Amino acid sequence: MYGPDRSAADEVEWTAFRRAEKKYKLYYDKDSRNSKKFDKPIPLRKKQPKKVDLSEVLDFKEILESYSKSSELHPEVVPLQCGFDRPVFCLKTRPGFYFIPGALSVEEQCKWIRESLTSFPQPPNRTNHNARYGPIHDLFISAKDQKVLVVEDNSLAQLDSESDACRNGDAKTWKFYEQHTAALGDKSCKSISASKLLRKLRWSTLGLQFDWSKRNYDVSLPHNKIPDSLSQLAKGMATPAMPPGEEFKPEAAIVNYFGLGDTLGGHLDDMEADWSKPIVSMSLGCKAIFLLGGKSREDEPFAMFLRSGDIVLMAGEARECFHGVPRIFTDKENAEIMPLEVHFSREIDFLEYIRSSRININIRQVF
Ligand SMILES: O=C(O)CCC(=O)C(=O)O
Repeated sequence: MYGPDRSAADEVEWTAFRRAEKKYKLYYDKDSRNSKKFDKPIPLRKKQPKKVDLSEVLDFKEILESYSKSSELHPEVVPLQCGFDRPVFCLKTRPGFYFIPGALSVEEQCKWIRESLTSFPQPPNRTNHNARYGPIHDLFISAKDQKVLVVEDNSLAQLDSESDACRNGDAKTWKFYEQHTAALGDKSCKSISASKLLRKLRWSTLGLQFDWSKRNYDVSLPHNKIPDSLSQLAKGMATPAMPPGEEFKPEAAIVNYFGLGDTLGGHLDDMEADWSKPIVSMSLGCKAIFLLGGKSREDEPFAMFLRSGDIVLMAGEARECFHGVPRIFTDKENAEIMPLEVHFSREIDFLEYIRSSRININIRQVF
């Protein structure tokens, strides 16, 4: 049997987009440890993901291969003839959507994975951890060094002017400590390991900072410009979706971090002023399923694989289409990250992270 257990009544109420999300989301087979078949529990039985039917998922890697061999194409897919230096595909019924399979070399992918973990989450860029812990510096290195983030007594923190302590909105101060320090001796002291925080890192924002509570850009928030090399890359990759002679202006980016079981629900990116400009979205790490719906959640979405190195552009009408990520694959067979594993073989911390994660960097022109 495929997919989650569900009643027919539930399904009738779901939109087409929701049905697709449910279809591809990670569910586990019911734990058979307590089944009557077994006299004793089997403690080491691993949770098994439910099988999902992937036969309808568009695979642009295969599409590119067969197109290069025999010019044969999936009936929904059209190649874009625009003189770009690599193949670009579009969908007949989703104008403004562009797929550039394997756009980034393995070296480029590794560079952006490193940046996404070490420099992009650095203040003044904000992350999902800001609200609770205030700005956090050097999360990845602290996880590597097995440090622990500990809440500080404010009166002490004020004296400790040399420390890398930081404050959140409640004037609580959190600071990284070595695992075996005096600060951790106090059992009442709240703490969390850096490695846990790294696992819980869900997003960071670059350039103009997005305020999720207001769902808007807050230009008054301190920020650095998008790094030049990322800006150059996005400008180049955006050209198939840009009007001739116009240049894309990267002003903001959201970096999404996905672990096993994480999803990004169906949504629209509608906070930018000019929807004729594309969102440039790059995939890194484990393979995912991306859903591209229509202007209504009732429209049947296309499901497609996103692999490390793929780039998607969404401009014009495609900006009005619901989209989301219901699934990432971290198992050996489906993750398809062998080239990254080879490249990171001497960088064990990146290797371990990327084996169970996906990163998406999406770059936007705001005005
Ligand atoms: O992770 C992805 O590929 C899509 C990200 C996305 O849709 C978003 O951040 O708005």
